[in-house]
Amino acid sequence: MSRVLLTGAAGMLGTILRDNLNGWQSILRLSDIKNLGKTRDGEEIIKCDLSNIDKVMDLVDGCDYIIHLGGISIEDSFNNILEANIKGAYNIYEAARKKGVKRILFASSNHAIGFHKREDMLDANSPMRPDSIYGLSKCFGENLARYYFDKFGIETASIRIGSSFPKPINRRMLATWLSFDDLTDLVKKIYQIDRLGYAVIYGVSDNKQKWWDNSLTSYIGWKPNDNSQQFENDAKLTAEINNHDDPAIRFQGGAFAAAGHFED
Ligand code: NAI
Ligand code: 15L
Repeated sequence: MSRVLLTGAAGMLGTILRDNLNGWQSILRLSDIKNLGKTRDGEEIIKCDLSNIDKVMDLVDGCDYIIHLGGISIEDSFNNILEANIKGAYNIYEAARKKGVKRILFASSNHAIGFHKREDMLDANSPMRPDSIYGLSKCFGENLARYYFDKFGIETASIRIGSSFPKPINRRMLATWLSFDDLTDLVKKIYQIDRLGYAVIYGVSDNKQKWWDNSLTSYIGWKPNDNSQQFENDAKLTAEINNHDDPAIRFQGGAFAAAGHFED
């Protein structure tokens, strides 16, 4: 019997994966700090604050694969990000080590590399260039995952998710969009592959505009099917004014790169 843990299950992507992964493995264990509603067939629900190590130990117990989405998903204060994202990720990996979990999908973000220019084609070996405290917390999570692989053999796919929404809501997302179906395929593929090792993968659909090259992790065999081009002529996207000097246009991280420092 396989038990898959999904953290951040009450969030936008968690809610999608809750539906899409129902019945995929024997049990989907859902967790969030927020309410998750009624338990459905094939589900277990455990409410948990990821910054509480004792609770996370119990949460991870008995699981085979962790899809770690839980945490703050936008810019916030250092203290809030420290608790939810940095301590939260550490607690997940430490619990995985103690409870014998061998594979994790870590929801990283394009904001770990958001200060690269849009003309730069990045791959898995490109240096991190976080554009926010939030992005820095994803760099920590990726390095944490790398450390737990090198030292303890726990395999991780760090997915630098672009923009996973029902459809692109600005011009930037024509390049960064990841459809929910492509995300779901990727989550399944990471579990199914015989040997994962440690992998950095850009979570992006097969869009016409490309900033990220996943050829270094082609051994995983994930091929996104969707393409943002179908939304290219949406009125909202064509109406946007492009000022090329604006940091939000120059850098891959968009508004996160252009924003001031959160604590100011
Ligand atoms: P979301 O904000 O909708 O969901 C995050 C969930 O984590 C929320 O339900 C929240 O209650 C939970 N959470 C926050 N702090 C917690 C804590 N201390 N303990 C337990 N749960 C906590 O975000 P979304 O869009 O669903 O993203 C999921 C993951 O993917 C996040 O880690 C985000 O950083 C990452 N990601 C998402 C992208 C997107 O385009 N949706 C892009 C890049 C990364
Ligand atoms: C992220 O990391 C955020 O979680 C999401 O809300 C979007 O802002 C996304 O990046 C993006 O860059 O579009």
